Amino acid sequence: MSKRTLDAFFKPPPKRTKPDNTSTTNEENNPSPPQSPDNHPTYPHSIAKLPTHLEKALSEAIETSNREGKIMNNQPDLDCVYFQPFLPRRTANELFRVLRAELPFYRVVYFAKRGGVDVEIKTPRFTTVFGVDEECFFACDDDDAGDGNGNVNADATPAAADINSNSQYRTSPLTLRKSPTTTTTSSTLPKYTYPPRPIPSILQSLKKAVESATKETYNFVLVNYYATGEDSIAFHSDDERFLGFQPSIASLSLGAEREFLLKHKPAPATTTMTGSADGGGGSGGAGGTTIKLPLSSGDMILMRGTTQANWLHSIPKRKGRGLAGVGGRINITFRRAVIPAGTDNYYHYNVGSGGGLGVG
Ligand SMILES: O=C(O)CCC(=O)C(=O)O
Repeated sequence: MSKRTLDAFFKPPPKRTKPDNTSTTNEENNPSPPQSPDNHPTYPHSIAKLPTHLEKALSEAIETSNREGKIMNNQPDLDCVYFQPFLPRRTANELFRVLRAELPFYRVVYFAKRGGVDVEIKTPRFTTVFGVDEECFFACDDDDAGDGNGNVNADATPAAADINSNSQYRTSPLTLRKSPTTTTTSSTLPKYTYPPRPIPSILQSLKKAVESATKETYNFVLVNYYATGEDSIAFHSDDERFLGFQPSIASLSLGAEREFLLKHKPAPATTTMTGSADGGGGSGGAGGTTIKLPLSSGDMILMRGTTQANWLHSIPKRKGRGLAGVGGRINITFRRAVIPAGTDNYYHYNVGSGGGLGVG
């Protein structure tokens, strides 16, 4: 399969830049041989594994980083934890470059009803998503071996719902399975409009680290790529019913600093948000406090409890400083969808038809 990543759409292609810190380790000078990449029928191209030295840096960073975070609950209904930083700048910046080069990103265009009329919405940033809701998980025949109870091995539990760390030993492809814990009685798989994609190995260590720091488990990884200061996400909240009651969403920043805004929702009668963050609803804000967090590379914010039900958040366009100085930013949100409607929603808005790389 030919590999078409975002890099193909930016001229000149990004240089293999040296890490920010000019001193290089032996492992960076003599990196270990690359492991075989992840392939899956739902991926548009293979996705490399995380380089070993970065994998190591990530686990070291996790042990030494500020894992406690700062609790932000001094406003009505606000319940956030600000990890500043969660990852050291150097590790975060290298992760940014690797993910930008490896993940398949999309510029999704979709239609939404506005005043009874179908309006075309162009998502103002690149997006991609991996994962599946609680009703299913990914496993392969190898995972089933040796367990007469039909349980998959420890790394491929339904909670993991992803490519596990033993993926280099796998001989059969990952397939979607019905979760044994699902509340529905039917043993048939849900009819998804978009085929769910397993979370690739390249995101696994990060997911585990975020789960450990936030004491939550996630089955979705949504990635936003803001290529320039013109890319943005409008005020919205992630309060869809498919996320369950009081969802916890961890949001990690990599690359250029961007301002993250939080403001309390207006009275319900004036709230008009539906569908996605980019559909033009939810101007929000009844004149209350707007919290501004300058999210730097490696910072993470956990939004939990009553936050999503009551607060809106956004990344506004960054103007006035010239785009050249702004640089790209990747944001990774870790979430948990409980029902198939969540899976369909996330693929609809973040992958779409799966085409149109660079469109928009
Ligand atoms: O980029 C960010 O920090 C925010 C992303 C976000 O709000 C979302 O994906 O729902």
